[in-house]
Amino acid sequence: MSSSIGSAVRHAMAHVTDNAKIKDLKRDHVNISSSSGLTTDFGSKISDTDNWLSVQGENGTQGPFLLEDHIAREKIHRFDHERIPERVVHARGAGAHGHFRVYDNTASKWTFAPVLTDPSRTTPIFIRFSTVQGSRGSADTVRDVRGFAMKFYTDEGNWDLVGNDIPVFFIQNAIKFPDFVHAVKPEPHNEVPQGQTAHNNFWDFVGLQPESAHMVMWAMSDRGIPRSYRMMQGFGVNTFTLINAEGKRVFVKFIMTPQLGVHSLMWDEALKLAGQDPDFHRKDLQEAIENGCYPKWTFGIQVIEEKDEHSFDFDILDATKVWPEYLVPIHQIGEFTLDRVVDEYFSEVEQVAFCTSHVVPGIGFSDDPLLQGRNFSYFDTQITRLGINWEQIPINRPVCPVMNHHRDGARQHRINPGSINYFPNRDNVGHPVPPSHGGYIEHAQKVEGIKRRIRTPKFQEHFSQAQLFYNSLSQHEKNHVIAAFSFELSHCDDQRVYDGYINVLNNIDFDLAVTVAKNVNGPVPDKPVRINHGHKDQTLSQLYYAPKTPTIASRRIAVLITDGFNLTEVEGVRAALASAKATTWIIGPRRAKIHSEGGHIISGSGIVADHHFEGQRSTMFDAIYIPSGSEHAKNLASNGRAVHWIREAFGHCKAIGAIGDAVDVVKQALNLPEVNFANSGVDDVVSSYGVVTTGKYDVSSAVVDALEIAPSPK
Ligand code: HDE
Repeated sequence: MSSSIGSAVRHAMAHVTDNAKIKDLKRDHVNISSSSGLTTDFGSKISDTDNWLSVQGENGTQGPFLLEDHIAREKIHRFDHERIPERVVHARGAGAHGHFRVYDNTASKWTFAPVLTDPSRTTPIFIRFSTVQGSRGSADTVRDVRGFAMKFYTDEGNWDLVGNDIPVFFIQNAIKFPDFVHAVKPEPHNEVPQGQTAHNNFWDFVGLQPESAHMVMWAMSDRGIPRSYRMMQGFGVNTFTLINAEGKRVFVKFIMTPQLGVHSLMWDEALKLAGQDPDFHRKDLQEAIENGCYPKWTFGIQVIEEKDEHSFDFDILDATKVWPEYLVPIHQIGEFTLDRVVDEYFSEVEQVAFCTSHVVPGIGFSDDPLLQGRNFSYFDTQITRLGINWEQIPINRPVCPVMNHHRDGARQHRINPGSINYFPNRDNVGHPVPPSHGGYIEHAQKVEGIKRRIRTPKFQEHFSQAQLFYNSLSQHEKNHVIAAFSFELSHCDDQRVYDGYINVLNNIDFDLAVTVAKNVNGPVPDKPVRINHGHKDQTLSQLYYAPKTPTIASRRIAVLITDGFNLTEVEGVRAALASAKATTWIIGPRRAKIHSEGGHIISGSGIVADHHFEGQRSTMFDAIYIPSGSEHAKNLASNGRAVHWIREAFGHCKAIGAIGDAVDVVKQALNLPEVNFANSGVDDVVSSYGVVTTGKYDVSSAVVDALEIAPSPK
């Protein structure tokens, strides 16, 4: 990151005031300055941290090392125990702080929870985004579901909404979760593959488990390779309930929609980025926040009245189904923003622990069989990862008072004075709080039935919504799905596995099944197993979420220059892009000063490049811009890597802006008769296939507007 960004960081951060949770966390901040001396963990000052106490022999020879050295021993002991178990799923993640607020009290019709109804409140939040399959050190851009786990630090206690970027799940019943996770994770005999679902076990499992069909379609779509965590929708997935002040209950789903729109990488980009910049998403989140481009989402709810529970052709408690928006509209009730990066990764992102059973009064559960299992699992897993007192860890502790008679356990940090650790007690200390004073109360629900292990009939239909999803995609999104299935199934070498999945696809769409079968040498079906009903819902395509006004805010634009480039143009374009809140990055043949046109080679003007052509690749940027300059154009055209930059960016459907002499460089690099180019020396701006060229420079029109095209879905 360049030094100019560094100062932007400090500038942006200065505007963020500490919310209640940040103030709470600061209680545990350690003040380190250059005057701080080293001490042991028990506070005694250390005079030498480099040399283990040992015996010096005569004539300066080295003698034995002494176990007596408590300072060395402490240092090594502490190091030996630095690692904790990684999450069994969602091990790789990134997190940030922010705040949530509702627009008005619309939701009070359905809930009395102040976090969802009181517009005067700003609730601190922490969000952890994650991939599912890979280990903690795996790459960010792999094809996978993304976790979208939110912790709301409300005045009534923590509310954890532990969602994903896909609105449905692979299984309906929590008891299948260990099988699913075993199947998706690296195979047990050789621990292959990492960060991939492209292997026999995953496709074997989902092929035999038709309830996964819907979610698999989403995962194979562009949703599986997001451009950024900031450009993903979030979904609570499970069906929760809300309870209003009159005690009336409704069913609810939570949906988060990014204001920047929903955007994805291309598969080729994602694959390359996994090697070129495995931290791409993590850095993207940090960079945007540090530059003051705070990611923002609207917060919506879908509500179904109790009386309507059974009036749909799917079960509203089935997590493999969406509630289509044409049946159940979304009420946008609020929004949230991420505005602060973490101070220390381990203490915050690694130690944050979510629990679906953490709800606050006014919010409750439903009989969703996946949710019920999750409510058990999350608490349990934190005990392995963090110990029984995990809720006392700074990032997890609520901002409201915590008072109860739970005691002891490993790593107890609270000191509870007094002799009372039970209830009832003679002083009425730690007494239950009646609902009228905020005590949590379960909705009184009449329950009757026969205890048995079955799935009710509506839980047995698995293909209708998989078809709905596929039908709703644009043609290019469908092409991406076909390519994804073809990639994944080609990585399976057991024919039973890919044959089996082609049969699943043929239950969804005949053409899809035929195309994929041909690509992977599977059995080409001659007729559909199930007729595609042909219904669509436009809200399922991510094109639906393109921002109303095109924007390049927070996008990364690479400016390709070599010696002899036109400095005035570059300065003008950079200023224009900066005012549109995009970041520009100078890429040159070396990470040193690049001399501008007409300047003296030693003392003349120029710009120090942020990176050289080999150090970063086009995949890390959203668009590229190339200024004019005759020497520069010659240099660029003869640099194979620079030409590759242009070709690759075009191949990934990125906007390319070029001016004057650079137009010919782009023309030669692409060598495509379909693309039209401007003539040099003429003011006209030609925009063709995302390549925007102009003979002469005019910052107010061409380049910036053209680059705004970049964020639209590919
Ligand atoms: Fe999770 N899931 N899950 N999951 N999940 C975990 O909890 C589990 C499910 C999700 O950033 C674990 O703390 C079961 C659906 C996210 O820390 C574990 C079932 C959805 C995260 C667990 C599900 C999710 C987790 C592992 C089926 C989307 C990362 C570590 C009944 C709505 C949270 C941990 C973070 C993490 C169990 C299904 C999302 C083992 C049993 C559906 C975002 O407890």
